[in-house]
Amino acid sequence: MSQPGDFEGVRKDIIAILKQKGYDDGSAGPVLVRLAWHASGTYCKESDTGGSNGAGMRYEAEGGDPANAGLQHARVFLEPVKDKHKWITYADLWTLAGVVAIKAMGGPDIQWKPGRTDFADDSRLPPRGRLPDASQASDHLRHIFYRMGFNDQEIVALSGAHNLGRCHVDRSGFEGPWVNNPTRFSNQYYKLLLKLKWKPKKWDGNFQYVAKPPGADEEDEDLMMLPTDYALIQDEAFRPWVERYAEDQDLFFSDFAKVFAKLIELGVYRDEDGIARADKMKAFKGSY
Ligand code: DDH
Repeated sequence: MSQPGDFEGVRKDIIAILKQKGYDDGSAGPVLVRLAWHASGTYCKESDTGGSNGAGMRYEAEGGDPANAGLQHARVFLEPVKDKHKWITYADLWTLAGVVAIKAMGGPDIQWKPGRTDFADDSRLPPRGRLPDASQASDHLRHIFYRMGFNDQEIVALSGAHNLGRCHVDRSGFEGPWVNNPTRFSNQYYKLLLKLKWKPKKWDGNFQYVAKPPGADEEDEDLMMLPTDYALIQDEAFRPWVERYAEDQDLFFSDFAKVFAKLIELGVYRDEDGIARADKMKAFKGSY
């Protein structure tokens, strides 16, 4: 048991669980990033509901949402950290784990602040259907991300998280990694979107794009893009941002750091001293 408030200790213990031999590409990092994103991405600006506060995925209504399939692995990876630092809330731990994993995989420093609380029951969970559907196109991306309060540039920057990890048929119905090295944060995703010849995958599964990595042999694993990834180069407002991030990794890192910090703060209210106050969060007033 550690001292309450020892976030440095928590960070160290998150780093210690990142290496997971035998799991995916040997790292828990990508799925931890996805956990932080799905915890936060339910936010709705207009009703001021959803977001990372509450850690609603502990309950079946949110955790069992097919959109969250596979994220139980991330939560299980984090259990020993929670066990050692019992004072930290799950809502803080899940967002902090995403930030720590991105940095450990070579990404930027992202500002993270504590103070989220965990719901005591499942009465205030966001409805299902707020996370994006990968089979759709740019109008859907705008519908989902404008609802959270993001603009076109931020949508493209956030999507760069697909430099990390992979799709699993048994989780989402899609298959494969986006880049050759899916545990190293970089701007490769944008480069490959523009550079490779993406073709529809020939299979019975969900429609997705595939391409061979540069210099690959026939037996090498295909790289992939979701329809929503491909939409970023089809849409005339998104595409210039893909081009800029492909050319300028520093710009991507700095924009990504800002937008990921904004994502994990959605629906978290703080007093001037920076401390989150549960009673100020609408989600606690039983408004839905
Ligand atoms: Fe994503 N994502 N994501 N994603 N995502 C998947 C995996 C990962 C969409 C669909 C999928 C973001 C945006 C979108 C990560 C981070 C982020 C998978 C595969 C699908 C499908 C799941 C599986 O089979 O295991 C769609 C659609 C969007 C969108 O509309 C823009 C964002 C904004 C982030 C973020 O972190 C900021 C990561 C990391 C993964 C890899 C997970 C893993 O287990 O590996």
